[in-house]
Amino acid sequence: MTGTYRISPTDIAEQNAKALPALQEDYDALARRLARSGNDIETITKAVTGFGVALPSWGVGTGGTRFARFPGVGEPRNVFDKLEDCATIQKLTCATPTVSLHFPWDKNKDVHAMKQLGDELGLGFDAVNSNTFQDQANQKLSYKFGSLSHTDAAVRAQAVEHNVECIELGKALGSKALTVWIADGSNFAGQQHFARALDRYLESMRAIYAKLPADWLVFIEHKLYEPAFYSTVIADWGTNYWAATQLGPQARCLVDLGHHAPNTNIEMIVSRLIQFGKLGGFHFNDSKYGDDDLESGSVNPFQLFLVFNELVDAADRKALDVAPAYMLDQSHNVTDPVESLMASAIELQRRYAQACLVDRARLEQAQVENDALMALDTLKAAFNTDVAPILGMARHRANGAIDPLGVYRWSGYRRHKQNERPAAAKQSAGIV
Ligand code: LRH
Ligand code: MN
Repeated sequence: MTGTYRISPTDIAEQNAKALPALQEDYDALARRLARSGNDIETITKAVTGFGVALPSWGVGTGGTRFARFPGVGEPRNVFDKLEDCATIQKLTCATPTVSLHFPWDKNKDVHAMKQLGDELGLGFDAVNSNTFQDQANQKLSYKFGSLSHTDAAVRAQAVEHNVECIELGKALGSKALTVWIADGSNFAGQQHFARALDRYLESMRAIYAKLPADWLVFIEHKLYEPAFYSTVIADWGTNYWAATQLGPQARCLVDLGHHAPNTNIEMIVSRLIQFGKLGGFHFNDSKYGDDDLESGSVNPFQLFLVFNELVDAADRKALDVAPAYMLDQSHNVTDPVESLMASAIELQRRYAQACLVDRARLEQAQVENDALMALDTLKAAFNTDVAPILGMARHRANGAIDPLGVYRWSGYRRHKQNERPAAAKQSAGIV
């Protein structure tokens, strides 16, 4: 299917052999340090080994903005190339066992060939994403003025039909969830009737919900703005939560970290959605201003840690009835996407491992006694713990790379792909 240079397990083992002595030394030192505060390092390493995040198929190609896209070399040409790159990330990090596909971007005449390659590469398929925010070449009705909430029932029906088709594709891939993000909204006051638009959206989502297999979930993704710049139909977690409760138990809320106003307390939104039994999953990324889709933890790593702190606390309290779906959703405009996705997956593992180190008894005591500084200090003690030896050891024991970035660059993988994948002539603006 694809001219396939692949980094071999032998390559990884050879490079690991050089890195292992230093890793072992650091690991043993951290083990002694954690033991002093009553933490067994093996418990954390085991937890990290079980941690996985899904890769966005649309994230392995170079992204862009409305201004420009500067493609790199050896860009994936189709979903099969994308799966190859995702498998390389999984092979080196052992943290990304699944891929989240986006239709029709990943559409291919043979969904079974996609499943077959996924199986061959040891990759599973997480939530599938529908797309009613762009018009496809052969599309009858335009989504210019919306999709699931459009004033024209025929446009809404077309959008519902597309989502049902995504469910069928997902079933063939072994996926168990559909993510629905819509761009529907308005650019001018008065352009849209807020309540009627939401009612139309819910009516359309009911039609999609009715087609969900019994063991599937539908993730509703809210977003404050863009591409609509005055109002967005599903703009915030409150509207998202309401819609999910109206639809039923298989409807859950998906939190894309970049879809909130700057300085929004996202960890509290996570806590609320857990408490209300409607947290479905995440699109992890980071941002400074808008929906910047930057590398996770690259702008506000403490926020990412605090999100995982809420998740670990909830798991400890058995407050999570469904394991949230962890997915990355990023756009890599100036880096090698494979490197960025590896760094981001490891960053999630890092903040998760640190959240597992929080002394929850000490934190609860400080909260009960309103000892604010002790409460923050308890969190910071975990956040400031360098858990890199745990992450490296977890990868090593899973036959991944102790130093994924080092092995990736040593392998010349990108150069190999440059030879195998002739540059596509047409360069487009936008994220794909
Ligand atoms: C919208 C979004 C959504 C995807 C798209 C690629 O901003 O976060 O999750 O469909 O990015
Ligand atoms: Mn998203």
